[in-house]
Amino acid sequence: ADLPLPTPRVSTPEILASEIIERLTYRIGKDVIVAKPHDWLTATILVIRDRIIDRWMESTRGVYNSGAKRVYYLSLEFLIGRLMRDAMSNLQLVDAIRQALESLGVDLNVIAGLEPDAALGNGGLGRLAACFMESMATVDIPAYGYGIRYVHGLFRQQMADGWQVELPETWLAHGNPWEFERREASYEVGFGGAVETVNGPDDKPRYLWKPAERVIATAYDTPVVGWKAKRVNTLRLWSARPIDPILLDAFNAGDHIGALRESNKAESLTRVLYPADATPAGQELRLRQEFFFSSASLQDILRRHMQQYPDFTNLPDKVSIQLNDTHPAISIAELMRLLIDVHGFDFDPAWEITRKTFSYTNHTLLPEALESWPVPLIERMLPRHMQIVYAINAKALLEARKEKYFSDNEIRHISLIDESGDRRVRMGNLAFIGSHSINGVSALHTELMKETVFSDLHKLYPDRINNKTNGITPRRWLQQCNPGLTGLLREAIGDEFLDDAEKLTALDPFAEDAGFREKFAAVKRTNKVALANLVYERMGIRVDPSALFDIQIKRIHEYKRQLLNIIEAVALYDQIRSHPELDWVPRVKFFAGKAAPSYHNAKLIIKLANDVARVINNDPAVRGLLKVVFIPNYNVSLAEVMVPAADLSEQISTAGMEASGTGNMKFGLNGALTIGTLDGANVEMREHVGAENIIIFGLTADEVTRARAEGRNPRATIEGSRELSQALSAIASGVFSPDDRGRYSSLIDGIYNHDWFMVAADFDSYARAQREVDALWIDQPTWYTKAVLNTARMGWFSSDRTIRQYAQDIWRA
Ligand code: DL6
Repeated sequence: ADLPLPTPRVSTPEILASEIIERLTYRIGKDVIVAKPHDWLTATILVIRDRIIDRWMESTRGVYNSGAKRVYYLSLEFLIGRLMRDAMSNLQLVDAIRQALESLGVDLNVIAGLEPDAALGNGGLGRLAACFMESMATVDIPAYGYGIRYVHGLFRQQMADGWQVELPETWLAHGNPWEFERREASYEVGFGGAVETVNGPDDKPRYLWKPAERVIATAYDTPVVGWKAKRVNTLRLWSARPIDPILLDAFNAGDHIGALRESNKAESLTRVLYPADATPAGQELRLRQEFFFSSASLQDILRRHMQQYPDFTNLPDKVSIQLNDTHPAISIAELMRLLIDVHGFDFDPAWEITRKTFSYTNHTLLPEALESWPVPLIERMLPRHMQIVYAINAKALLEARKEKYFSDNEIRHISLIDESGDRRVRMGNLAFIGSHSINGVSALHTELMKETVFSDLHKLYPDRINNKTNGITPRRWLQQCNPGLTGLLREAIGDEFLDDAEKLTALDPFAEDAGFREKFAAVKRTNKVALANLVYERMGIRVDPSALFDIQIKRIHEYKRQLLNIIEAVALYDQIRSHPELDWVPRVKFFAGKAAPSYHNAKLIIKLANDVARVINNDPAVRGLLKVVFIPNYNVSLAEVMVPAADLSEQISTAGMEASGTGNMKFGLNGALTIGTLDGANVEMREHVGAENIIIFGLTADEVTRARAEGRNPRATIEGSRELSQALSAIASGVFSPDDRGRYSSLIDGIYNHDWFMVAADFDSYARAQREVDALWIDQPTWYTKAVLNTARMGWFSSDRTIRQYAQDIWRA
């Protein structure tokens, strides 16, 4: 610990330029005169990376020296996107690097645009993990993210005649200059085989798991730098390798394919990210991925602990492990196995340590999203873990029955084994029972968790459920994506908000300042021009930046109700054609998002958006007053262009179904007005920005529950609304799909028959709210007053605040 650290580097543009040339020459092996933009990108990243490393070593040594608690965030997804801007900005190097590159004849924006968008996640859950990593470094919490280094992240989305087509994504094609392979941090992970019982010391039985198959997990580390480089944490992603890269005997015997079978099998473990966010993949490979990364991470955590401390009795004081949803829940059984079988603990003390060490975040109440695995599959793949799950279950059920007098029905619900059909292990219950804290991600979601999916477990352990409303990092989602607005805010209220987003409230009085509002509107217009240019370049569609930009970007899902938005577009289209004499507000409705490849209705909704867009955009009767644009291949980088350009943010999920949402926060922070339901974090956004600065419509979560229970008749609702019935019949009769008139009949039938997602039930209220939006837009001073107030009052939704709450209440770090 006393050995010297490298001297931190100086970062003038001249020194940076000479270092970039040095990296280009000696690390990449290219002469300046033949270097391609990609080479400049890599050389620049290497120069930035060195500056991060200086801080990284300091941070790591600091934790060893201070004995501080470490937080481990286990997540199957980290949707980190591009890293260069983030790193430059947090190191305060943007201007110096820009100048350095300029002096070399290289445009920073051009090379920054070449960086691959690391899409190691599906949506909200994965992006939250990325924001949390940055915030943990910013608020100075020693933390490690653990996940999988997928070779192929989330698929690339292309449109073929308006249909989604999935193509492989290859973010590693040009190598990844951010990461460090750590061959020394490698662990064996086993699968299958059998458990032997032998006599241990004191004649107690000992269990020896003899896996039939083993693979090696190798670590790849990416440094994550916090704001102003206060601390640098590590994102450690695991890659699978075979123990024997090639079976030479088989090869020599002429079986060239068989010789590589084991190797292929091992490597396939970390090859692809499962592309569904709201339904468990349910496939064996997914469970293998879950166990693989859980086991490697826990072995690593225990090794690091043992390097510093004599034993594991103080593990909960020095280690907190946060489970990001149930995907890593098997970790609970794995830690028990490691403590009991490998380190000689008895069951009860091992259980005490385990429960105090783990905490679990739930991200969805959708019943179809709750993971469970068939008992025979776990018995076959993880026989020792199955025994441990049974033992944990016996303990919990005994406590419920003997100490709390639970009924048979309650016992059935809390059991780790679902006996209602084929027997399955409930991962949510395992995560709950094995954790000391279970948190929801918005106030409403947390209350619903208590009332619905976890009501019986909540009764058994009433102190465990708590709320931690999500947040977003203001570095990426304000400073980097919206430099124009950031500059304007600094002029108005100084720099304090850069360190503490809640200081944005100082902007409040500026909402009444006409001069400031004009500048705010000018920034918005510049961002809208940038989006309009992107749309023209990518799609050849021209949109008018003075129109109202109305944006819905997120995964395509029925509960998120892109369909409601499209139906409203069809109704508006009809109105514009029927009443050309009225003063319609020019509007562009933007959509972007991916559908899970196996989600039929979601893919149909994408096709419908494209069909409706084609008809509306080409109808001269509309006179450009309404345009619909579905931008393909939504990812973090596209969001960084769309969020700052939005006037109106669509957060219109069926109330009670969106756990939190985080896109809603990004838009609000960038001065968009929200049209939304009282769902997820929208409820708290209304409290913060003020009810007069957000447009709320539709049924509440309670009303949705009641409507479903009563089994209301959607047909009557539809027939009672002329606009809605006309729009639905236009879609159902093939006005937008003349090539296949019945294409949307199943989608529309769903609304007529059950309307599970309350599209018909909320339509009139939504359409009325949209006309309110139009009226507000016409009054631009009032619109921008509200827009400024949104920016001023969204600081609370910084992920720094969320992380501080986790640290204080859950991790005690
Ligand atoms: O907590 C992050 C994010 C929430 O903001 C979203 O509301 C929620 O849908 C999402 N959940 C997932 C996983 N499953 N589903 N659906 O991404 O988590």
